[in-house]
Amino acid sequence: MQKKLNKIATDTNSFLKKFIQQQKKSELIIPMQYGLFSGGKKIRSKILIDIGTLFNLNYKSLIIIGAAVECIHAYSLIHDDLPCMDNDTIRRGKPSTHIKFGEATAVLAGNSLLTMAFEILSHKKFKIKTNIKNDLINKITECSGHLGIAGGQYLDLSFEHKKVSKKKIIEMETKKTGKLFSFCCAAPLILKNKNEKEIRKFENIGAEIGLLFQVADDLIDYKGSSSDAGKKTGKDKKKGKATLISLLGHENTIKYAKNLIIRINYKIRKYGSNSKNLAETLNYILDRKK
Ligand code: GRG
Repeated sequence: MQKKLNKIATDTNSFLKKFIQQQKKSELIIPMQYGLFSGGKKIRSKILIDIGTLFNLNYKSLIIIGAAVECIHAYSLIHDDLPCMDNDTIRRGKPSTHIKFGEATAVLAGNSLLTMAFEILSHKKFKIKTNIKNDLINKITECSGHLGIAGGQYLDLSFEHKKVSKKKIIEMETKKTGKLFSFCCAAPLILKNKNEKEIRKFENIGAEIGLLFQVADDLIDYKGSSSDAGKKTGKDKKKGKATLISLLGHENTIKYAKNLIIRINYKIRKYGSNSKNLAETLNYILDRKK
């Protein structure tokens, strides 16, 4: 698994480095690169490739779409760490972008990474049919805005120190984290020109994978060590964050996550041995320490 992740990370980073090199230079490039190349796992790109494998899709196209996703992910982490958001000083074992470059620069570097995702997908060198390109951009935009990660982040912040129902916590985590995973699961079907119903089915699978990912992240915060995680742990309780652990307890949350894995595997069983890459990724997501 780690070998596969490393290959995807190398291929994604080399695409992104080349893409940036071909652009005109600016002062924001250094903080943008700091947020982009500071050692993320590239798990979202792995999911894209796992789902792409189910449909025999071209690896290079999936890497380009994954590169756009990683730009949005990097932006969301830079903004998430800001004092007005989760106020974190360490990310991936290094000072957060605003600690290294200052708050205003971090905001602008994050904004520029967000827009870079759309530059990558709309670029003329990404040679796919125009209607498919348009559908991909439309979907990733929807997943990033008020109905997706930004909206989920709003809920996360507004739920602090409040008693929140399980349904609301799931809604918040599905938006904040799940929507980008939904895009990763829907994108291969969009590339294959599948119908709306099929795309929606895979978006729902992505939402469940994202929820599993966030629950695992909450478990790391609850029990994991800061040195393994590369970020401070034990923060959720201090900040009064609404998580499934705060509602169901540690053991029941682990059961909940294991049931999610069973449910997702059941939904992809019809793809036979092609689905084993995704099954492996799901176990990795729950067992990971960072
Ligand atoms: C400021 C307009 C505006 C919007 C804010 C900040 C934000 C939008 C959304 C935050 C969403 C967020 C950070 C969700 C947490 C998701 C999560 C668990 C991230 C960690 O992902 P990993 O473990 O990170 O894949 P690596 O380091 O491996 O890349």
